[in-house]
Amino acid sequence: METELSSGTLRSLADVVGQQHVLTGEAAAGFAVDWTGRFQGHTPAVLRPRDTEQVAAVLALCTAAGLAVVPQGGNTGLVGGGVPLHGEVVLSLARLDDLSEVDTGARQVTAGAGVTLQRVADAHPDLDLGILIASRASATVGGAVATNAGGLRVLRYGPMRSQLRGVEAVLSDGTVVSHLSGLVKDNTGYDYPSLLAGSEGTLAVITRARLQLVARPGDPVTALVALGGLGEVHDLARRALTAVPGLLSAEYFTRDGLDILIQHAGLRPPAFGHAPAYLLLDAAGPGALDDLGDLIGELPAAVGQAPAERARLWAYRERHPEAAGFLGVPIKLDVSVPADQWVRLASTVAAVVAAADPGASVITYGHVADGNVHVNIVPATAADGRHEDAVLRLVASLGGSISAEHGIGALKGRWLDLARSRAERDLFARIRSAFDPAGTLNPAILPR
Ligand code: 2HG
Ligand code: ZN
Repeated sequence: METELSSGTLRSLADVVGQQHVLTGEAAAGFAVDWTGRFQGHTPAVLRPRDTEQVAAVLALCTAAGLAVVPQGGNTGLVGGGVPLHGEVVLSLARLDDLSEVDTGARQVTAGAGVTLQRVADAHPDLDLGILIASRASATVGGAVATNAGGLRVLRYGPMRSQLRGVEAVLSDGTVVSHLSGLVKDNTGYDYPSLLAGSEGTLAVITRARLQLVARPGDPVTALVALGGLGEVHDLARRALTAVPGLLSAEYFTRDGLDILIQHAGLRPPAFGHAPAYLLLDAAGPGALDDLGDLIGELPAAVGQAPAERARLWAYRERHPEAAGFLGVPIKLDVSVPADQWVRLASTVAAVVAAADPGASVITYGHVADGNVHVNIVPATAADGRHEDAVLRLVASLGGSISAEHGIGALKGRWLDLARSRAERDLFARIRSAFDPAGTLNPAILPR
């Protein structure tokens, strides 16, 4: 679907959102590319509605005109799912940034799609958002729900879907569906909020979300441990899951990524040792410091409790998504395997990429306790799918998932049959036509 945007339709759209909120030409360019530079598209117009009513009117107009629409939040996605790769209209939800007062009884808040995750996390001194991702200052609630964002505390609080107590969303014909009462127990039919979580903008446009908050973790402690290899990383992370009841995060990275950050991002080498691999453990609550201390024992490590010291340790892990970008335009894969295959995946993936492209640089890091490895590749040969093919086939052979948290997007559609059966993909298509029969929403993402 790539019908031209006529001047008449453009005028009608401007009547809805206001002329100053229709961006074209240069003003639209930043919305047509992702931050890594891997996904570059083009768009006839970016529309910036202010509220749900305007979103509904825009979608009704676009569907009537046969225009394809790509919904976009903070544009921090990594699979091209929010970028107009085929000349779609961009529907930016950034201006839907109303945040309700925190309902302290229910420990919930209702956030507009354009509210950043950081704002939700800061909304109440005693409460926090369970989702913590490095891009939290730009990533928005709508996008985080639409991609079922994971991040650094999934082992404790689950992904974005687990925080969701309701949504308001607009279907492509302009129909508004809303279920925001936030009841914890509510078995009144299909749970479409949880279906929209991870739907990557293909089913409906999320305009508001009712989010469950968590008690803000008290007395947090961060430990960074230097280890001899990935087997040790996995072993220590698994032991932390039971030995440290207050565990929030178990993250790893290796010397390869660290060296790039030291060279290009100004990070100082950790004073306690230059090791093949590192495990970052974050924990909070009574006994966390002692529990971490007992677990780490005599291993070389740094432990921080003061905010500045914790931030310094976290930077080693949180800046890893930038590392590959210093070498070139990266391919970013995020895969997961069952726990007993994790060491095999993490220790062989670079060799598997090398077999496809011997000159490629590979940086791995990620969420050990979730079985999740981020594989960042800077190709030396054409980025023609060979790198993805090598990694995703390895993962499938280990019983894993080709996308642990970033989604399928434009990047991985070709390999979806490694992860999902024909019957499942057919069901996806039927769900999709029920929500969006005209095929307005993100038509190039996921199979139709
Ligand atoms: C993270 O865990 C993010 O840091 C980004 O999921 C991973 O950039 C990446 O590949
Ligand atoms: Zn991640």
